Amino acid sequence: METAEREEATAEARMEGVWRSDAPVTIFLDSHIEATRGWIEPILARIAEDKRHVVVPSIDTIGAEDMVYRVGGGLGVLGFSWTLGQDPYMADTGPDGSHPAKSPVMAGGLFASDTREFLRLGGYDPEMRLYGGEEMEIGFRTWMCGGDIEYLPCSHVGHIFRTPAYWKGQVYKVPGEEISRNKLRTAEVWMDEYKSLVQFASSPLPASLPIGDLEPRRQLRQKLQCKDFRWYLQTVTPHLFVPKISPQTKGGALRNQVLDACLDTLGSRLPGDTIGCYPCHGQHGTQAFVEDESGLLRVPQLGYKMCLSMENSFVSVRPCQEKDERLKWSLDSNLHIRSSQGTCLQASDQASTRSPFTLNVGTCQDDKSQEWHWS
Ligand SMILES: [Mn+2]
Repeated sequence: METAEREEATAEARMEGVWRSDAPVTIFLDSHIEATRGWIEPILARIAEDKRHVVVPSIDTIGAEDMVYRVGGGLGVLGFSWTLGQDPYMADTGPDGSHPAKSPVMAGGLFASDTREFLRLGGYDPEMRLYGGEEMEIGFRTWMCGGDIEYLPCSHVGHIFRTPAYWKGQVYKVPGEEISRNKLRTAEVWMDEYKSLVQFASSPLPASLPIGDLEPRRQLRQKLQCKDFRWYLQTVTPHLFVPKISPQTKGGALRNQVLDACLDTLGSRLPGDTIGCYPCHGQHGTQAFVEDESGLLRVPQLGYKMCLSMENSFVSVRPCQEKDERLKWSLDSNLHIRSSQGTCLQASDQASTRSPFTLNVGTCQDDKSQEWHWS
């Protein structure tokens, strides 16, 4: 069983294995997997054809409770969200479904690579701890520095996935901050100006947990003369939604200073669901918003695809559409958040079931309850 303690040095332990190996190909597998007949041949064949391929098998599911092997339902072609979570991505396995498919990123623990090529491209980031984020780091780096990631539908490896109880911390503690740190390292080194999309969508690291030395990874990127992240987005993930951002893009929490109340989705994520304000917590998440060039206020936590919407007497979230007048806001120099109907958002200390504060819509006036600061 995986425990946080035993996975403490995952990146380093895996690199130990690579350094001690004199095999031409290195295959990483978790301990809780089961390979199937014929799994390895297509992997080795593909790398023999071109050593720049980093190859992932089709990862099937082994039941955590019943140990039953189930084909499918696991991981194949893998993309990413703007919180650097794993997201499915369109797979092109050819007309009969058997051909290798390009994959934007890969599961961080089950893949194969030419050993020398893997070391040349920098292996695992040795500063990463535990798990999470390495699948993006290796994915971005492999593509940007001259290789690619391929998913092989005809190679099958079963994997015991954690049940929700594990992810909710009911079995052992999930080290959320360490995972976040790994992801923020990835963003800092590889994502160029797009890193802010990840930063708005993620909780900032606590002061007690520094991001660590980024310089060796930046030097690696320089040495390998890797392409930039814009190239990656255009070439590898043309179907991924990319919010438009510029150095002028404003984002973060919108804070009412009198009440120390911040605009907050309160967990709402469905079109028309009410949002409100809540004591500012400084953790982004439900309190992060980004003002785009069209005057939309996007919600990073909802993939930047949902926007703040004016519903006459209350405020909700709705799918972002530039033509939808309900979604247009202006944040003027008087710090008002003004809707296209000319009304303004204001905070009051009236408690509701979901918050000690209430978000109201009122006639715009020179009043501190209607002043919101980016923070
Ligand atoms: Mn695993």
